[in-house]
Amino acid sequence: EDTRREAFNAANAALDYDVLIVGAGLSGIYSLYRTRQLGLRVRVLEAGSGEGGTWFWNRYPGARFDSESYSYIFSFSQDVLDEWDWTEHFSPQAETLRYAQFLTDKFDLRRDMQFDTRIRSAHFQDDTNSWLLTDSEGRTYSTRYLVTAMGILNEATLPNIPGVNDFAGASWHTSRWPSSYKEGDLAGKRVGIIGTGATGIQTIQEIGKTAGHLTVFQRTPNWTAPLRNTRIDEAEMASIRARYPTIFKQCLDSYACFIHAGDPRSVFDMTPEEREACWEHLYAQPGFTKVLAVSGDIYTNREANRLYSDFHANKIRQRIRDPALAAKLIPTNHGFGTRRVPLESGYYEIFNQPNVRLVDVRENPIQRITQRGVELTGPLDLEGDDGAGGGGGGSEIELDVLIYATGFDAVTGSFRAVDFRGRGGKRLADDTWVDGIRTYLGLTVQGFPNMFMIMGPHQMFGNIPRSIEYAVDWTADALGWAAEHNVTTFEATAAGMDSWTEHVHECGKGLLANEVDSWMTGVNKNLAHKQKRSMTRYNGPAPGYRRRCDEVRARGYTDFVTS
Ligand code: N01
Repeated sequence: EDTRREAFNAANAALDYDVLIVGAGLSGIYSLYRTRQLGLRVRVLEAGSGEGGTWFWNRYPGARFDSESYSYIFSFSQDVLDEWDWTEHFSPQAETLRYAQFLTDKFDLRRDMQFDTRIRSAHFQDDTNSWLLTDSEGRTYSTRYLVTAMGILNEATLPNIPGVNDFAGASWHTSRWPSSYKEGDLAGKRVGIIGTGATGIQTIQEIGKTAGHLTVFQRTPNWTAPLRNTRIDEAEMASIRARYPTIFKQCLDSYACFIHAGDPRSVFDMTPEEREACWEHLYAQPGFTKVLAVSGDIYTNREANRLYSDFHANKIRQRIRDPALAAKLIPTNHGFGTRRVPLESGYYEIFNQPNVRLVDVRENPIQRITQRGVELTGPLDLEGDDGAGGGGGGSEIELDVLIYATGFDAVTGSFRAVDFRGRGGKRLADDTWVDGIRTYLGLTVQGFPNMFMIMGPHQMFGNIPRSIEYAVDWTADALGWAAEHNVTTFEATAAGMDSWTEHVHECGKGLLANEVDSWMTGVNKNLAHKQKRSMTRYNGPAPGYRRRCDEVRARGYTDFVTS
C-alpha cells in the first residue's frame, strides 16, 4: 500500500495539486474537510470573496431556509452539533452564512481556500491525465482530480426583456443584493420586482412592509403555503440536540431526506371530510408538512392533484380581500407541488396593503425596461396606479428601484459558465449534454475522467445538505481509494452512463412535475439555448439512490475504467 501511495505522490509531483475543488459553498467546505483528511494536496477556488455559496450570495431581505434548520445541516461532526445553536426553526440567511463560517473556522479550512477566483475553463489534458484550470485573471492551476462544488442555483439570469440594462435608477438581481443595504432603505421608494418564484415571494413579503410603493410583476403565480417560523430557545435547542440522531435517521429513511414522512394513504382512501380535516391539520403545521406529509398520489394522479390544488386555492381566496386579485394569484397552468413549493410568511396579506400592487404580465406584457421604469403593453386599469403614464396605448410605471427575482440558469448553468473540456477537447454542456444531460450516478461523466460533481445533475436534490454529505463522502472514498491504489485515471464508461441516464428517466416517469416547465425540468425561458425540458435531478427515492452508489463503491469501483 505504502509503495503504491508513494507512486501516486510521485505521479502527481509535476502537478500543482492532487485535488482542486471549485466552489466554497457547503459542498466545497465539506469536500475540503474530507479531502484534507486523506492527506492529499488540495485547494478550493471560489469566485466570491468569502465562503458560504448560496448563503454568501443570496442576501436579499427575507432570505431563509424553508426546511427545519436542524435537519438542513451537516451531521458529520458531533462537535459541531454540540456547539452550534439554531435560533429559529427556519434559519435566516445571515445565521446560515455564520454557520458556514463557523465550519470553516473550526476546521481551519480557510488557509486552503482561495477567494475572488472565478474559474473560466477546465480542460482535461490527455497526455498527462490531469486537469488544467484557468481563472478570469489568466492564472492556471493543474491537478490530478477535479471536484466541482458549484451549486445548482448559481448562475443568475436577467429577464430577456428589451432594455434590461437601460433603467437609470438602482437595479439588481436578488442574488446580488447590495452589501450596503440596510433595513428601511426602501422606505418611501417606488420599487418594482419582476419574478414570483421562491426568491420573489420571500423578498416581496419582506420589502412590501417598508417600501413606499411596491409593484410586483408576475408572469406565473406559484403555489405557496405558510412557513410558520418560530424562535428556538435554549431549552428547545437542548431537546433538538438530544434528538439529532433520530432527526438524521428520519431524513435518511425518507424519500427526499426530509423529516416529514409521506402519508401512505391514497387521497381516495379518505372521504371528502377526512381529506379536508387531514389537509387542514397539515396546513396548520410549520414547514413542508403540507408539501411532503401528504398522500403521494397528489404528485402522480391528476385528480388527486386537482383536489389538493383546489384546497390551496381556497386558502388563497380566504386571505385576499379582492376576489379578482386572488384569482390572479392562484396558479392555473400547474398543479400544487409540480414546481418547487416555496413557503411564505404573510405573502398573500401583503397584497391587501394599499402600497402593494400586482401587475399580471401575462395579461399586460412588459414591453420594455426604460430609463424611468417598466413600460407595459396595455394601459393600467388598477386603482392607485400612481406613477403610471396613461393614454390609450401602453403605460409606463416609474420606479426608483427595480429588482430582478428572475432566477438562475439552474443545475447545468454552472457547467456552461465554465468551459469544461474532456477527452479530445469535447465540451461538456455543448457536446456531451447537448441532447440532454447524461451522467453516471450524477457524480461523473464519461469522457471527463478524474472529475467528480457534488450536486451535479441526476443527483438527489431534496434536502440539499443531506445530498451534499452523501456525494462528498462517496467522492472522498473514491479519491482515497484512487490514492491508495495509485490510480491516476478514473473514468465512467459509456455503457454505465447510458444505463444510469435511462434509470434516471425511468424514475421520473409518471411524476406530474416532469410535465411542467420549471428550473427543475431545465427550462429557463430567458436562455435561448435551453427551452427543452430535461431530467435534471434524480426522481427516485434517496435510499435507492444511495444503495446504488454504495454498491458501486463496494464492488471496488469496477464499474469505472481505472488505471
Ligand atoms: O427562481 P425561479 P427563484 N419576465 O426560477 C420569473 C431555491 N430557493 O430564485 O415562472 C417575467 O423559481 C419567473 O416566471 P415564470 C428554490 O429551490 C430556495 O425564485 O418563468 N418574469 C419566476 O416567477 C427555488 O425553487 C429558497 O413565468 C420572469 C421567477 O422569475 C429556486 O431557488 C429561497 C422572467 C423566477 O423564479 C429558484 O428560485 C429562494 C421574464 N422574462 C430560492 N424571467 C429557500 O427558501 C423569469 N421570470 C431555501
